[in-house]
Amino acid sequence: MNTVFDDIEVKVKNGIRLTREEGIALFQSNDLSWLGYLANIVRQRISGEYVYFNVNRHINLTNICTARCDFCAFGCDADSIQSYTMDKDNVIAIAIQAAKDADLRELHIVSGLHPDWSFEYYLDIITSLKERLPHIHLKAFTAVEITYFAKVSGKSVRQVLTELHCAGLDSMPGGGAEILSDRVRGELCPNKATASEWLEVARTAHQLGIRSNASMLYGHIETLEERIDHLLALRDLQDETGGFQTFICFPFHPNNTALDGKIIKTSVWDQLKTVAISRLMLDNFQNIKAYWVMLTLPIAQLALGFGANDIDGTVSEEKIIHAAGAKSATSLTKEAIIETIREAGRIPVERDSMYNIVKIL
Ligand code: V47
Repeated sequence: MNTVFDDIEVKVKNGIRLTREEGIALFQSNDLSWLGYLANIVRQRISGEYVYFNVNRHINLTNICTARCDFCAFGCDADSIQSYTMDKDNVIAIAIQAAKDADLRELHIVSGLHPDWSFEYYLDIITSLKERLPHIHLKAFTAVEITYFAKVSGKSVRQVLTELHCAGLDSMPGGGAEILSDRVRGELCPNKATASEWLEVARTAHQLGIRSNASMLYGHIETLEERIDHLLALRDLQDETGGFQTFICFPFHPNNTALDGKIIKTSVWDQLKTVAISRLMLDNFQNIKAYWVMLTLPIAQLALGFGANDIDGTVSEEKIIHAAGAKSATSLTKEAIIETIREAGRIPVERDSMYNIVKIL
């Protein structure tokens, strides 16, 4: 008699969508090599031997944050000695310096929810960056930040997104999704966008022609069922809009967070399983990113054999996960990324932020 795993294998090989129950069964399997084998079939079918990366820089405008999520070590109160803010001149100087590297293609801008900044400040940052560096793609503000801008400005999410888009915002990063469950958010991050608000921002952005990424923060208080329901919520929205470019799963780093000492970091086994199962469940996503900052470079390289076809970028000055004790570098050279991909037997492809090929290496 066929087991659920035999049925799953037949479905994957025939390109048939997996159900919620099958997703849960995959998490119950500990046959890591089989999960990798299946995810590899899907990855190969969708994107062949190419592994994408880009040359980018992260800018975090402030770490002062009203949300103070339990899983975050980056956000702090305004009176903390660790708090900082960047003014417009500061941001522009950093961006111009970064753009001296002719390969730089993207600025990735994610920040805390500052209690006193107006929406106009963020709008001005985007306008000014676009004026000075029109060739640089601005991937800025998670759905959580967009919800916050709408709240502080009294404008609708659609209006906020429209104004940012007109000012020069090109796409949005995938952060802030955490686990799209009211139970989990109620416990870990009650002071920011709810699950349905996060999804609604992504939906509206896609309707306006702004593409965005999606993510999942796992390895904390969520159940395996909640992980699958999270992936299904993203899959449903992708069916509707087609506006997600890539999916990234973030293993929770507990150091210096409110959960430090209560939760231990998830295993490498679980990290590779989660990449593989994400690749299998998100059949309508073109790209699965192995974010080396969170995984470390050797595990990100390994994840390329478990369904990932993207390794993010050079990054330059990652702060959010390093605040939570990440052991990876804070930036990488393009050469190091290329070597990592080649060692995995894949073809490195430098891309722009919309996954257009810049160079096959
Ligand atoms: O939203 C915060 C996560 C995200 C921790 O779209 C944590 O290409 C693990 O959005 N342990 C911010 N994860 C990062 C982000 C991002 C990064 C790289 C690429 C892209 C992209 C987006 O980091 C947060 C949250 O989900 N996070 N704290 C932690 N302690």
